[in-house]
Amino acid sequence: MSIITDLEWRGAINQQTDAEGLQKLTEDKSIALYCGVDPTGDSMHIGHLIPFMILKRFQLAGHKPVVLIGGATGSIGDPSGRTSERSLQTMDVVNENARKLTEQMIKIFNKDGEQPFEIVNNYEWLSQLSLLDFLRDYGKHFNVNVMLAKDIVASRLDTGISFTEFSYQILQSIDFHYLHKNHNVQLQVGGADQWGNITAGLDFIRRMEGSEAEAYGLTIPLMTKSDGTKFGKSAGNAIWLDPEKTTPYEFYQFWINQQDGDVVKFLKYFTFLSQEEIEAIGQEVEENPHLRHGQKRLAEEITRFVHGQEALDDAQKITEALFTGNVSDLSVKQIEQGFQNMPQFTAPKETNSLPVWLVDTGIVDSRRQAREFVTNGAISINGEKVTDVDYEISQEDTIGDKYIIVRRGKKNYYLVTFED
Ligand code: 383
Repeated sequence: MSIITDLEWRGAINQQTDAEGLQKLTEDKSIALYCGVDPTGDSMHIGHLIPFMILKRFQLAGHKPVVLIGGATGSIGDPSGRTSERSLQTMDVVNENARKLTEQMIKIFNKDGEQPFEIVNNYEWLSQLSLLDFLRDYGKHFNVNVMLAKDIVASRLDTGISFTEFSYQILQSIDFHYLHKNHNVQLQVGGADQWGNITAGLDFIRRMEGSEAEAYGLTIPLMTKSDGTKFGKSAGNAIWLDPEKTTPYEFYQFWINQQDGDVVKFLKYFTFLSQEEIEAIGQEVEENPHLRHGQKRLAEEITRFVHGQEALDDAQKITEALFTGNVSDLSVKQIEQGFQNMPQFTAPKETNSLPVWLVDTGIVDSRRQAREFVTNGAISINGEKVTDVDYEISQEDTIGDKYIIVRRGKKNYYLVTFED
């Protein structure tokens, strides 16, 4: 099946500049295509993953992805999808972000070894333009009336837009033309918010190279969820690819917690499973939703893709341990990951009876209550129920000489760190 037909089946196409032409071009030969990301932040999040996974699909189908890191455009900031002017970041911050994004891209595109890809940074050519070159060689080919009519600019005319942000579309157009001429790029992919920038670039290519120039644009629909809430956030936070910002366990949990109604759509977007496999999983989700088979498969595939097998194994082990309560086998690293967002307490390194210790750490309010919890069998230490009120908690109870995991009732976990 052709790559475009596959993308259509995945629901991953919003607009195309010439659907028939692109279908034919990609069937006939292997092409180079690009998508850009601006280093306005220090990590990609899962919203960025969608277009870059599409580039990855092209790579796997024998085409060549060119990943553009916007070292120059990122220092300006795309006004697309924003209602107000951005504040400029220092070049040091932009460069450091660019370095981090480049590392993330290498992880995505260099997985399979053999298939070629390129990473370019538009600072390389855009920083070389003098003001006069810009106005004479480029500015002259852009009609301000057309630029003003683009949604992004039009929607900002009331509140105002600086000349800097207004010019952004010219920079992205110069990139498309540059990559077309120097890297044989024939297609630019982006989210629906990029339509204006992509079509501006195509107009510019035609103006410079003639109407016969073969270049195309394709955008991907904005991701939505069946319950109407915003995709890609968990408790208000973005889901980052950087494991320091979103741990692989949190990342895995994010996907596990998706609703039945979204699972098939997400499997199509975020996994490389075949149509047959996804349809079979969809059937299973309909027949046995309580098994959450679709969510598990989704979380597994995407966590492995982004963080690798080892991180997936850890995430699954933590999930299983917290669910069953058998936490004693967790490693110190797994404990730190799994308990990051749970209540944390510290205790001095001394021996104390369990009820006293529970109050001293702050887990329980009063000794009377603590004694009650213990005798009722509500308290577990490292996964073992302790019902003896005279039990002495000591250094010997720590995991890795450091942590004690307390559970009260079925679900309430607390992590206690033994302090020196
Ligand atoms: C810069 C120079 C180019 C081509 C593209 C760019 C970046 C582009 C942009 N993209 C977004 C970003 O960087 O701002 N002007 O955060 C996001 N993308 C992709 C996708 C998306 C877009 O990186 O819709 C979501 O991830 O296009 O918002 O020559």
